Amino acid sequence: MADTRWYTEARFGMFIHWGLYSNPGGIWKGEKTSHPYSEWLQASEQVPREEYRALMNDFNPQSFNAEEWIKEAANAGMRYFLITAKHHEGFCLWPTKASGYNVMETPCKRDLLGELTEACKKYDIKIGFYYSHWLDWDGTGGEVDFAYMENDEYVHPSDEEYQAYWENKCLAQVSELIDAYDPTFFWFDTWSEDAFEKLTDERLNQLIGLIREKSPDCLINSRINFKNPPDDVDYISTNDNQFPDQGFDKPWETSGTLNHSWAYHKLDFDWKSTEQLLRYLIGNAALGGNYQLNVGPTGDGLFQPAAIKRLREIGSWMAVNSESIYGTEAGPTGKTSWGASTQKGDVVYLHLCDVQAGMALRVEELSSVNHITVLETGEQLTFTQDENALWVNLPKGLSGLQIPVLKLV
Ligand code: JFZ
Repeated sequence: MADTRWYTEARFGMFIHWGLYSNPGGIWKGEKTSHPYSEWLQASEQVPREEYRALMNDFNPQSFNAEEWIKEAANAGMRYFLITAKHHEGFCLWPTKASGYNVMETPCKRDLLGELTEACKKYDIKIGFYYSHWLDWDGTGGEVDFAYMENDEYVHPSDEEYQAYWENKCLAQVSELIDAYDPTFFWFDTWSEDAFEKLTDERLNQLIGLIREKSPDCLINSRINFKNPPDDVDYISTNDNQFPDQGFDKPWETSGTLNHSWAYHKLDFDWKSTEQLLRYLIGNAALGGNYQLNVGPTGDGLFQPAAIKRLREIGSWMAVNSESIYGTEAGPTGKTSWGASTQKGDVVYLHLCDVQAGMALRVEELSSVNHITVLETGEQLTFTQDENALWVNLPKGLSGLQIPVLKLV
């Protein structure tokens, strides 16, 4: 297994869904697509393959600037960056030799993954690739999905067809991605029982073996086989937007959306508040887990203002509180009625999500504390302690801070 230390220390990363579906942005022939995830367009609207492929003609992200994206991630306090090298649609964001269905055959003609890899190096951000290994709707033998079964073009491939896809596209491209960009991690995606038939143990071992051989420190996530992950995956990915109440015995993460769709959706205005997003980050860190927050850039290559606003607000919280997140472990309290905690050596951090300023906060599981300060301001707080609990006097002024963090030494 690969070395996961950088990953657990990092705690916070960016996820990007970007592909041919980004231009339609959840609207097809004037109607909102029936699946809430805009990247499911081809399946949800049963778009004939040639018609879908024609979206390549519109793929021309003139405003795309890799550094702008990576700067937003870095400013938000994110330490790693994940992008859909190839999502279920099968289209590839790099000049792959294994398939003509790639960015060089669009008006864009740029090595998007190459540009992002360079920008990540510059900002000291680790890069990873989402690779849809099981589903591939390009018609080269990859698996389709039950949603397609009414359309004759989309039927489950035979085992020979799938084997051809597996060797000539999936394995060839994962190998190519490692050679070209040396990613620090891969994020594979399955969720349904349908996956098991084609993703035999033999194939999974082949895919994992290939990565281990070429790049021993490259991390692999558990959704390579969601319901039954092989023992030697490096970290657990929970289901989408699932924030657990307990940690796992491996490094783990939740991938979550800013609104509802993963890819850009013109009619999805269901944005989570910055406060909510911070609570997810804190809640996972308090259980020893990571948070990978998704952005769906427009077909033109821009982050929407609503996304930028939230990323920057998270960044201003991180600018003063990130020592309570990076390199920490699960705290002594778990998630509680008032918030959560993390720790680093002898230092404990309390994240005050739901407290009443001006009152005393009772914290169980803690004793022999010497100093308590407000991390953001350095203000010292008074407290008392008995055998069972610590009582911290919370000054009224705390209510002016967004999720104040107390540092206990
Ligand atoms: C999968 C993808 O299909 C989706 O487009 C996105 O990339 C997301 C991160 O991963 O989404 C899922 C995940 C879980 C289920 C369905 C789709 N599920 O549990 O039914």
